[in-house]
Amino acid sequence: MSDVVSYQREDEIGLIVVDNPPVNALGHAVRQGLLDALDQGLADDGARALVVMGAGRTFPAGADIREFGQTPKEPALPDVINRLEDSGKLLIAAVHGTALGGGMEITLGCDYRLALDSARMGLPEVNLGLLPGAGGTQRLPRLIGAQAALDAIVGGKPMKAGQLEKMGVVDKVVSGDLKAEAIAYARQLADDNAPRRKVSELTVDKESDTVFSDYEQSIARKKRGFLAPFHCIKAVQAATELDFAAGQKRERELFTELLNSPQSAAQRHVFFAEREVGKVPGIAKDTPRREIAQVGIIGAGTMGGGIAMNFLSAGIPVKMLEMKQEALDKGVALIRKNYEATAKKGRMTSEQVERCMSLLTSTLSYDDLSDVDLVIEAVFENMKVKKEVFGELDRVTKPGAILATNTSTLDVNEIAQSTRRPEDVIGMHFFSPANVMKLLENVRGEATSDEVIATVMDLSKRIGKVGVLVGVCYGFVGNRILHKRQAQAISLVNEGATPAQVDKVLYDFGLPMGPFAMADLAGLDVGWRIREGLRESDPANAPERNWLDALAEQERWGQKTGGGVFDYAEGDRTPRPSEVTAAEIEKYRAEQGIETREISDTEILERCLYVMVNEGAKILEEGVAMRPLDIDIVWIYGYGFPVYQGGPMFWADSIGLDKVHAKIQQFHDETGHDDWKPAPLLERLAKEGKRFADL
Ligand code: T1G
Repeated sequence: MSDVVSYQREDEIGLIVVDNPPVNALGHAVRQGLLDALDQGLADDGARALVVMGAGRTFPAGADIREFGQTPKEPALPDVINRLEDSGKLLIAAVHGTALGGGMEITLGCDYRLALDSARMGLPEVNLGLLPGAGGTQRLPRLIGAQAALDAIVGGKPMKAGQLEKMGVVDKVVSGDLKAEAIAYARQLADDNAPRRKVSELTVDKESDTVFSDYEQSIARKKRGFLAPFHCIKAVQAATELDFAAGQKRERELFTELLNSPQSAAQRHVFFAEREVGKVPGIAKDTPRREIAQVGIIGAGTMGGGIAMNFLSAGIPVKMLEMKQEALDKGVALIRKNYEATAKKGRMTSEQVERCMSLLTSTLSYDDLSDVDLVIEAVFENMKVKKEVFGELDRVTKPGAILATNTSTLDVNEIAQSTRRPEDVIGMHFFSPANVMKLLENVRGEATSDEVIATVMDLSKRIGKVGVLVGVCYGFVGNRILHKRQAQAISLVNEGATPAQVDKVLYDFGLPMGPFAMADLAGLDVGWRIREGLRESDPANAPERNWLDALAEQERWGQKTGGGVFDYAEGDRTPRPSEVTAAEIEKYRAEQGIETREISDTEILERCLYVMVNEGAKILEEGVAMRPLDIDIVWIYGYGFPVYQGGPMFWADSIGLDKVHAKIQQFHDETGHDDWKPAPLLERLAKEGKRFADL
């Protein structure tokens, strides 16, 4: 008898119940248990029909992803589902929670599907670099047609019970006690002598001859570089061209190709990594969390407003403070404008907009922040200003209030020291636009308490962010690595490459845009002002003036001024090579006496990415990031590093650290530049034949 799948009969109905917490994943024991329980049900003459359901929080949420990469063990899930479908008794799936992947595929092998109104079902395998490999690409099109099946399988998004009922996937939506409802429904079907409904015997409605090529074109840009979405299309197409058995064979071939692909390994790594980042080594699970019932935001600018929206959307009241009424009004109006734009796209109702806005109050007085549980400061990036703000916050906020700074570069320890409660001070570095970007770098100061860290890491999830805990250094994890990559990109252009060539190499690698298009988007003036500031405050260490400064001085600040490194036509964000930029680069090369050379795409990719890996290794050595996976998640969620590459550190492992190290050593020998001094950690791992993943 299996301890993860049970069989019992109630009221003449056989109940097959999967009980494999936390999500009833369909590991080997569950698959075998399902067959054993099915055999019991079929042998039970007192059972007129059989119900399959999950115990605990959900119907099975899919195959056990941890088993992938191991030797597959019989029975395979497709075979289990075929056995369910071919069984001699009426089979009903009773769904609650999230029936995903193989879980949904089990329901498709049943004759009827019943779901709680709160249940969701979906085929998210594409997000793991896979495709539904247990009949989903063959049965779903037979049930809802090719087009709808493509949307579900390539989209990979869960669907609500009501929507599924309209689509003809779910036969009955219930509320209340699922088991009782399922037994009653099964008895009713048995009393009515309801027909068996084997989905595999249906034929597919292929809406048009071009449905598959049209679909491929429709995702070409968004799914650029991905393998799985296009394999999903091929599998669904097979359902329209082959009989079920042949189609399932084709599905298996395509699934196996994906399972063995580096892309799926990378995406499965990200699946677990984005969950691991929320677990902070060294902070006990039972560390007390402080209640965050009300939040204060200092600064109603773009960042302050965007940050406020995260809390308002999560139902947390916000008090927003500015120095001048005009700035406050502008900030509140911008928040409303952003919500209304979302509502216009149908992603929010007007009631939801009003509910969010009702949670927002604004004030000109620090004293009004005396009752908030957390304050996030988002004022001008200047240490003096920030220290003044924290001095005020220290004065007015209640004991136990958490004081957070949104600084992207300044020293959180120094800010904390400007208060009497450094243990309550933390960095919460949001990425612009703060209401959109999922990454949140939570910056622990030397004095930040475990309680504050645990509270802020949980709060990150509550506001829909992927919170990564990082340490204090210039640029923390994301921007520190970014600055190294930008420096290489500039050097490559100085030495002979064009900005367009550098950008194309990184775009083709899978990044959303190249370094120079990114600089034009952020604004060349941003970096220029910081460098000019350093040239005033610390001339000895300030960076040399370069052609980017020359462009900024001409107010070529990027997209916002119609031209930066690239030119932009009116209302068109497509970057076009600029003669002005080419001239400034030529001028700079002449001034510096640089002899240009042909630079290969390989060198561009290696120099831009290996310098990131080397900096990542240094960040790990310094303890600024806790694990390589934290760096991977920062770059995937903060900068669009392609998820099918797994993040910079995972990608370096896939290249082989011996190769990466050898190249870094070569660049150091050629340039002597500190950025190329191999990080000792990288050197050690390379020498020991190890990976970052082995840390
Ligand atoms: N396999 C193994 N572990 C899983 C898992 C899975 N499918 N799903 C979740 N976990 C772990 C997760 O790592 C975490 O572990 C804990 O469960 C709670 O998860 C043949 C090939 C179900 C919506 O892609 O979307 O079926 O951190 O923190 O936020 O065609 O988990 O506690 O140690 O995410 O409430 C397809 C993936 C698989 C679903 C719940 N299925 N899971 O979200 O909790 S491939 C999926 C989710 C497949 C077939 C194919 C979510 C959830 P720990 P959690 P949650």
